[in-house]
Amino acid sequence: MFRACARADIIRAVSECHAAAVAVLALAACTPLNAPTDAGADAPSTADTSSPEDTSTVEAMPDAPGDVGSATGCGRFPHGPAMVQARTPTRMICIDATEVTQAQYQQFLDARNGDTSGQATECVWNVKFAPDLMCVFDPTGRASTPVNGVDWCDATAFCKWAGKRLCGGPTGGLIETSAKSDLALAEVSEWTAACTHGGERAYPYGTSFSGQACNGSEHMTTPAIVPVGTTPGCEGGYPGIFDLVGNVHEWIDACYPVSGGRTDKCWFSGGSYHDPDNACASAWDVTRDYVDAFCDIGFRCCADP
Ligand SMILES: [Ca+2]
Repeated sequence: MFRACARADIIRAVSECHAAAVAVLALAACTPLNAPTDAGADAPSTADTSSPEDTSTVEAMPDAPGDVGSATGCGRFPHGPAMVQARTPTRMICIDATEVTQAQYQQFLDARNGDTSGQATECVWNVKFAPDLMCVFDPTGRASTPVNGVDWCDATAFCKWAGKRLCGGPTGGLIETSAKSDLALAEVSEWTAACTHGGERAYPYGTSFSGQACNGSEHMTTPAIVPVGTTPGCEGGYPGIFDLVGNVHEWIDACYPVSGGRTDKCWFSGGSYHDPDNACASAWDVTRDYVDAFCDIGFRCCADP
C-alpha cells in the first residue's frame, strides 16, 4: 500500500527549499497509510528546526573516527552482509557493505522454510521466495555471488527477516515516485546518498567515469556477475561499501502505483555487469513490476544505526 507521502511532497520539499534539512522536515510530515507506526521511528529529531535558513542539520554531521565506513552502530545485524555507516545529507545510516549473496539468501530460505506470511499488502500475491529458476542459484558453489532472480517482494522480505529494510527514502521507507530524476538525489534516496558520497560524486569511486573501476560491460571481455566485493576499484561512495554500481542492479524501496497490485512499478539502481557507463544514477535505472525477477537484479539492505 502506498503512503500519503507522495512524489509531489518530495519534489516540493527538494525543489523549493535550499536546505536539505527542510526536505527532511517536509517528508517527516508525511504519514504512512498502511505501515507499521514505528517506520522511520529513528528519523532525526529536527522537528524544532523550522527555519528554512537553518542548515545546522546538514553542517553538524561530524567526520570523525567511528564515522562513515565504520561498523559503529551497524554491527548488531546477524544476517546478510556486514553493514557500514554511510551519510545522507541529513543523517547517518547503515548499509550492507555488499550485495546480498546466494549463501546469505539461502539462510533466509532455510529460516522461512516456505513460510511467506508477514509480507506487506502489496506483496500478498508472492507465495515463494526462491529465486527464479531461469537464474543460476547455487548457494554452495556460488556462495559469494550475489543472489539474483529475486523480485522486489523477495528482497523486501529478506531485509525484514534480517532486521533491516530495503534502502529507501531519507528517513527510511518507501519513496513513492514515477520520476527517475528523483532517485538521482541524495536527499531523496539513501541508496543514492551512499553511492554518491552524500551527493558529491556521480560515481562511488569519484567524479569521473572509469570503465575499469566497477563491474560494468567495460570491465571484462565477457561480462559476467562476479562474487561480491571482488572489484576493489568499486569501493565507495564511502569506505567499505562495494559494487553499488555494476555487478547486479539493486532493488530499492521506490515504487509507484499503476493499476494496483502485482504490476505496480518499482525501481532499481546502479546498473549491472552488462551495462555500459554505469553510474549512481544512470540510464539503466528503470522500473520493473513487483512480480518481476530478472537474473541481473539483486539487492542490498539499509538500516538505522
Ligand atoms: Ca550493484
